[in-house]
Amino acid sequence: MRISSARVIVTCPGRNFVTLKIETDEGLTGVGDATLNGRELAVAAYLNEHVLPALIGRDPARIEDTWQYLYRGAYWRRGPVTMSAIAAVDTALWDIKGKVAGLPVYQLLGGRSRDGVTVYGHANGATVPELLESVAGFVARGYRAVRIQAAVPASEISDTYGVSAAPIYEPASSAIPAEAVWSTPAYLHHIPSVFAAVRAEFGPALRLLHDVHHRLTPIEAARLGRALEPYALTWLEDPVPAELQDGFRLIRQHTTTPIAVGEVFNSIWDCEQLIREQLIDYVRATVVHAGGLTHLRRIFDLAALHHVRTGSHGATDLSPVSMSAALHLDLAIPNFGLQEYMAHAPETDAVFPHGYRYEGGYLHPSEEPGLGVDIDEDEAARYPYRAASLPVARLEDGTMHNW
Ligand code: GCO
Ligand code: MG
Repeated sequence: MRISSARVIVTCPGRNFVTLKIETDEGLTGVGDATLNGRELAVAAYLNEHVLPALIGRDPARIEDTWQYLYRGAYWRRGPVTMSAIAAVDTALWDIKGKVAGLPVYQLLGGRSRDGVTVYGHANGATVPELLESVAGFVARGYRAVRIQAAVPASEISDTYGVSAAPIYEPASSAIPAEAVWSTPAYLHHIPSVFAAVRAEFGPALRLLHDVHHRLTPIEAARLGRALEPYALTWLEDPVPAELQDGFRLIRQHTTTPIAVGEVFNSIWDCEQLIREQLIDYVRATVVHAGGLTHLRRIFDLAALHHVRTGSHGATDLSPVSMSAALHLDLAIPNFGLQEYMAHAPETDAVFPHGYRYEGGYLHPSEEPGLGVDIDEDEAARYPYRAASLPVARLEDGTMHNW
């Protein structure tokens, strides 16, 4: 069997997605997600200009060899654009391999290690009562784990990360980034009282998470982690930017609140020290941004050796193709932790027909051969690309900060 054609489909059914579709000379097809929020066209060009010409005629069964060919062959290793492009090819080839075998991909990865994939949802509120209502909605729908984000009621903060009244989560907006103002002292003062209110209302069993979205320094993160210890979080996410892996030692020295990191990682080298030194508890790398199932499995196997579990990113800017692929891996690996899950817009679901389903706190991947997801290209053609960037954050004095 040979790869006979491959094309990149850019569509905006509510938000932008970049999808690779590979076809073989025997009529089988595979899909891969290549969406990089706010930088979509860079990955589309990388695929179109530099990857697709070399794919035609290759044996689609050689997944590892193709991965190595694209990684080593570029000479310029790593980086989110390169690794998202490689991920799309890798994911599409796993999809094809499943179809050839007549098996869902999780069977090729070793079969089920659990009955379903535990997911967490996003609760948020402009006020604490609004937040409690949002949490109650998730509990009523059977969720066992909920991420908690609440607006900071301080004049110094113009827009709190993760708090929005929109039914579908979407941080990217205008082509030129929107600007928000941030105050660390106001945030640190407010958040412990939010968790006190949530625990008082929902008791000890509900698993609670919080995303700091890279806003703190290690010592500030250590202080927050310690202040949140009474509320027994499942994880505190992205407390600091993770370029400096050593920085996490300082957090670890001061708090037992578990730490989750990794949605912006694209290689095992981004977290090798974090994992080896057991500086984190959950690694949140994803199929699309970390080189596909082949590379993500490598990261997760390293994590398993060091008591680190997984918590893959699953925001709405990852397409249903990514979610399908993630679920097959989540089901198979021994050290799965949690999977992030947010509903996509109905237009997105229509463009990407998929067989995974939510039931009582769990997601279940499709039992169809392959990944169990496709792209409807006629439907996709109805939604042309719209430029949209992620926001930026500044401190009160105008200094650029981390969004
Ligand atoms: C999360 C993430 C996202 C990111 C978004 C950026 O934990 O879900 O922080 O919400 O902000 O994916 O594109
Ligand atoms: Mg996050």
